Amino acid sequence: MVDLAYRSLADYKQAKQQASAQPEGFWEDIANQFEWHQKWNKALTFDFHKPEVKWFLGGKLNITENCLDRHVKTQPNRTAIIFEPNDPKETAQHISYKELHSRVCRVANMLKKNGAKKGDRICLYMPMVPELAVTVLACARIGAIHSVVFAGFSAAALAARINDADCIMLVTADGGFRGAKVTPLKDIADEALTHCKSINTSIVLKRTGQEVAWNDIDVWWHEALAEVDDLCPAEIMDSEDPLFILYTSGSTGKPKGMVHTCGGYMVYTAYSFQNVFQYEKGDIYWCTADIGWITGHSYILYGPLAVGATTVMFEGVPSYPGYDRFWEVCAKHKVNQFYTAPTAIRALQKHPVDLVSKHDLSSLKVLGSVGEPINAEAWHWYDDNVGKNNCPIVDTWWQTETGGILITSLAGITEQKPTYATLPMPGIQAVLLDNEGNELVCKNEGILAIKHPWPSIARTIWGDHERYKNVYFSAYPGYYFPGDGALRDAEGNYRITGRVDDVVIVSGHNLGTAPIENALNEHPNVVESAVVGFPHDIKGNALHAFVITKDAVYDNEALVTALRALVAKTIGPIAKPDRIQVVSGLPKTRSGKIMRRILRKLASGEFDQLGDVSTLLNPDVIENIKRNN
Ligand code: 7RM
Repeated sequence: MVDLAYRSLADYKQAKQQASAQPEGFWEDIANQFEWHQKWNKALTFDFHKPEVKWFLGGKLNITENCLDRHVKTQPNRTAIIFEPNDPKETAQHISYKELHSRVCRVANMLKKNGAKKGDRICLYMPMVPELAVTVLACARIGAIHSVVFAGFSAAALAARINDADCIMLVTADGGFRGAKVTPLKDIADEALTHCKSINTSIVLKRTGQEVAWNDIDVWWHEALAEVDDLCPAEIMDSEDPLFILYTSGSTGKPKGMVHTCGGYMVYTAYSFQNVFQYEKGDIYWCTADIGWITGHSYILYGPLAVGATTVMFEGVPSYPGYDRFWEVCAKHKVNQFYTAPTAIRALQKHPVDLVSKHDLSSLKVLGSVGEPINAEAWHWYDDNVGKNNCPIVDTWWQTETGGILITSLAGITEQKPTYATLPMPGIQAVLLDNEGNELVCKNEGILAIKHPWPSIARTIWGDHERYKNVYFSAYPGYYFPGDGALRDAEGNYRITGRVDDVVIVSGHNLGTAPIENALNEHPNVVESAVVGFPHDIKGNALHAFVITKDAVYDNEALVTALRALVAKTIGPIAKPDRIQVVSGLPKTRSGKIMRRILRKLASGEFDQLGDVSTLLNPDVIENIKRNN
């Protein structure tokens, strides 16, 4: 195992110091811990105005040699991946580094034999099974650019992503298990492919055994695999060659294909993984995300494997077969670091707490949160019941675009503060800006921006560098603009307050919807809430709050009165929502982010102009909201 972590506050402070004094030397020291076929001749060139960022120029490497081959030399029998199937009755798999290496090489040969080569784009539309991990790494092995599309996406969303990147190959499965549901992946892929011209081969893994239609371009995974061996030298890549494309939603309908490159992404994901989670040799680490999201790319696969860790990959959902599945799996595999999303915590919080306490969670050392701001109530529930007030919680702020965690505490090393992501990682130069782009000092609130590149910043949007420039580098020239607002306390801790597009102007007052939601969530009967603006004759805009309650509401008026009073007390009377609607659920993307765009339409009564709902996880809640409006 490689150790890139600061293990004390003193080491951390020294690193911070070095990173600000000589940023390039700082990253070079970290990059030197990896295996390169050829070292870089320049650490960094960048111009945020152009924009252009390049790291470790001239360096040659293959990320899979760093994630696999070098660990095969030193710890061949250590488990790389623990696969926990959807159905707890199915046996878990423990895949050693040696075994994973062999499986990756074999699949790499299968991809090559079916026509894939360096630079080709390969779309992966697969369930959360080891073969997905193996295929991701196999693409990296041969220098093909993977584009993983989350297996919950529709045919239209899949087709749009395949076409945007001109993928030449698809790897999919007959179907996928998720909770009690079986997703007919092959049927969906077939429908998508009727709209795609670029795909020459579709490799189909058998997972569910369900019957599937068969086309000329289809190849069974097991048949294709039987024809190749497991000897596959790694393709030598340039640091700046693309490693993968991953789509993230934008404010317009068209998704943005964020491009990450080999060298910088490897260095940053490994470095951040080990520091944030304080991973130690032999630990079992579990991130509950799906590999279809950046969290899965960076912190199920690449980061953990790059340092030789044991990473759990879970096929299922938190509610199946019971609402204690997470805790059961933690106990079963003696998980040491557990990383999940606030939306999952809030959903589990609704259920009796003995579902947590009945499992032995004594192996847990570190808890993590990612994806959205974690409200105080969820934070404390997580801390009390899961961590038993004995596990540091890392609230990690980052994005698909940043490739890795930028703002967070380091478990047990730096101080945590509930609802605050806390401090930028060493090497990350975060600032707060006012609306005119002036840097704010000390304790303040403003727009979060990053002043200097870090190795895993996305280099472009696939096929649309102009959009990359417009979205991230134009609003505040000279900075990377992530689109989030934040406040900073006197110690420099950041609290991410939400997307800056989630601001409503009510009677001339700029109101962030996130703090209002936090206030509502403080009410004992509120599980989750979302606040949006709607047009109002007098105020310009007024606020509509959608709330999910824990228990059925018998006296709606009393609840509404209590909630308005709570907001008035916490933020001020100006922030009191005009309307408070109890709903069964909120429209969410498949990664758990609330789709405010849809809520805004619903609150404005524009029921038939909801726009693109193809990325919506739970369309049924829309009907419920319309009915009770
Ligand atoms: C990793 C991921 C990115 C957006 C980001 C924020 C929000 C993520 C946190 C958070 C508050 C956090 N990538 N976000 N983490 N907000 N605290 N710890 O989620 O591309 O899917 O989303 O998510 O708004 O800009 S993402």
